[in-house]
Amino acid sequence: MLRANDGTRTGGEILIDQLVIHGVQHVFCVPGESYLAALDAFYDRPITLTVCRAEGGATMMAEAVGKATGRPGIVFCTRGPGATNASPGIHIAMQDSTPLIVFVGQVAREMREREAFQELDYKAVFGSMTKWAVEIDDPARIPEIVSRAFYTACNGRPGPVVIALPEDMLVERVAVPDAPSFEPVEMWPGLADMAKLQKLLWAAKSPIVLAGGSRWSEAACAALQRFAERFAVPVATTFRRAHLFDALHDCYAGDLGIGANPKLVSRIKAADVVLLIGGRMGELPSQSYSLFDIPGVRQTFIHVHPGSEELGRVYHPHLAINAAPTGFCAALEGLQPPNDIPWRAETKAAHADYVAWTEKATPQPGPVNLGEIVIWLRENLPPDALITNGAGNFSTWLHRFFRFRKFGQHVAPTSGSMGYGPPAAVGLKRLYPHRQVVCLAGDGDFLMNGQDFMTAVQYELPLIVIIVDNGTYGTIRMHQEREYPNRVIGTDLKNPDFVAYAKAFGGFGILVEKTADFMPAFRACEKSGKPSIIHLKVDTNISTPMLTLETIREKSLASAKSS
Ligand SMILES: Cc1ncc(C[n+]2csc(CCOP(=O)(O)OP(=O)(O)O)c2C)c(N)n1
Ligand SMILES: [Mg+2]
Repeated sequence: MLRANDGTRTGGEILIDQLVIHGVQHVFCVPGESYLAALDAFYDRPITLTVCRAEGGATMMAEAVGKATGRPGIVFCTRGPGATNASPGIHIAMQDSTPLIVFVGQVAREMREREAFQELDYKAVFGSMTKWAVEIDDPARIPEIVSRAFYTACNGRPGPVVIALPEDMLVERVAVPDAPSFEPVEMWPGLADMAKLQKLLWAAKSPIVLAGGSRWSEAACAALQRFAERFAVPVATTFRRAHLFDALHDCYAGDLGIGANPKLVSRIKAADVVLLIGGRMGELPSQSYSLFDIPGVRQTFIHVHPGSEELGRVYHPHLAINAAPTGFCAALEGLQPPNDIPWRAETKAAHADYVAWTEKATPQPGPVNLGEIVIWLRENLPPDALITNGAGNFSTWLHRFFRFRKFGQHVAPTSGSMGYGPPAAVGLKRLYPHRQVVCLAGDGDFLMNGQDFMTAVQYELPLIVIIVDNGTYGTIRMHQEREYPNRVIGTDLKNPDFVAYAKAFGGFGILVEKTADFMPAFRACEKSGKPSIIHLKVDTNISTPMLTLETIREKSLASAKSS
C-alpha cells in the first residue's frame, strides 16, 4: 500500500507505528486476512516478525519474551479460530503475571453482532483471563488505546491484554499524532513500610525469605542477594522461579515447588517470620495451601506484591507492602541488620540441606538416569544458557537437580501448561541468538506444540530440544496408579520416531537410550549448528526422582488392603 502524503495513515500503519514507539523489537504471528492492513505495515518498519505454525505456540513465544524482558510480548492472531487457539498462552500470562499484548482480528464494524464469519465477542471470551479486553472502534484512538495496553500489561501485577481490530478500522485513514513512548512504572515501598519491616526482622529468631512472581530484574536479584548476605537470611524460591537466586550462594535454601525438599518445607513451617517477595504463594508453592494457615498466618507474614488486590486475598499479612520486587529490593539496601544475628547457623544448615538434596542423582530403573543427565547439563552448559520446559513429570528432575544461577535462566509456566517449552525456546532464541537455548520436553508435552520446531528451522535457530519419551502421559499415569491402581486408561502414548521427525523438518536428530550416550549426542547437536532433537528413550516405569510407577501402585494397593 502506498503511503499517503496528506499526513494520514491507515489504522494498520498507526498501530504498528505505536509498537515501534513503545520499543517493540519482536512480534510473533500467524497471519489472517482479518488484519492484513496491520500485517502490511510491518513490511517497512523496524520490527522482527516471526511467523509461526499455530497461535498457541506464537502466543507462548511472545509470553516468553515478556517473561525475559519485563515488557509486553506481542502476538498477532486472526479472528475466532486464531484467537481461541491463542488462549493457552493468554492463560499462562495471567497465571504467571507476565506482560503480554494479543492483537486479534475482528469482523468489519458494520457486520458486528450478526455472527459474521469468525466473529467473536472478545470481551466476553477473554474477560476473565486478561487484565483488559478491548476493541478499537476508531482508528484515531489507536495511540491512546495501545499506550494504555502497554501500561495495563505492566502496571501492578502484570498480565495479558487482548485488543481486537475490526478489519475496516485498520484500513481507514486518519491524521492522528503518535503517543509518547511508554516506560513501566516503578512501585517503591514507603519509608514507613521499610521501618516496620526492619523492626520485624530485628525481632525475628528464624526468618526466611521466599522469592517469586514477576517484576524482577538482574539488579533486583543482585540487591536481594546483598540483603541476604548482610542479614545472613535464608532465601528460597517458589515454583518455577528458581532463577531468582543463585543456587550456589550460601544463603540459598532451595526450590519450593513440586516435590520440594521436605527439610525446606519443615524449615518454612518452623520459621517465625516469613518475607514473601513478589509471589502469590499459590497452590503449588504452598504445597496445596498446607504451608500457611488461611486466612490468619501463624508466623509473622510479610507480603510484598505489586498487585494491591493480591495483598490479603488469601493470606492475612502482618505487614503488606504494595511494591514491585524491583523497587522493594532496591529499598532493602537501606535496612540495617541486627548486631547479633541469631539465625546465622540455620541459614548455613538450610543451604547445606539444599546442596545435599541436589548433589547426586537418585537411582532409576532402566539404562537412562535423567538426574545424571540434568547434572551433566548443569555442569556443562554455558553460564548464560536458557532452559525452557512445559508440564510433566520429566520436569521434576530439572527442578531438583539443575542449579539455576542467573536471573532469567529458567523460563517455564507456573501455570503448568503443557506444550510451552518448544515455542518458549524459539521465542528466546529469536531474542538472544547468541545464547544457548535448551528445551526439556515430555513426549506428550512436545507434540502439543512440536510443529513450531519448524519455526526454529525456518529462522535457523540452533536450539536443542530433549524429548523425554516414556511412552505415556506419565504425570497422569502417576495420579492414576495412586488413585486407581492397575487401571491404566487414556494415558498410554504411541510416539513417532523423533529423530526422523527432526530430520524431516530440516533439523538434526539423534537417539539416546543410555545415560553415557547423552553427552556425545548433545555435543553432536551443537556441532550440527541446526535446531536439534535428542530423542531420549526412558523406562516407562520412571515417574519422579523419588518414586517409580511400580512403587506408587504397590503403595496404593497396600493401603487399600489395610483400610
Ligand atoms: C495443556 C495441558 N493439557 C493437559 C494437562 C494435564 N497434564 C499434566 S501433565 C500431563 C502429562 C505430561 O506428559 P508428558 O509430557 O509425556 O510428560 P511425563 O509426565 O510423561 O514426563 C498432562 C496430560 C496440562 N497440564 N496441560
Ligand atoms: Mg511422557
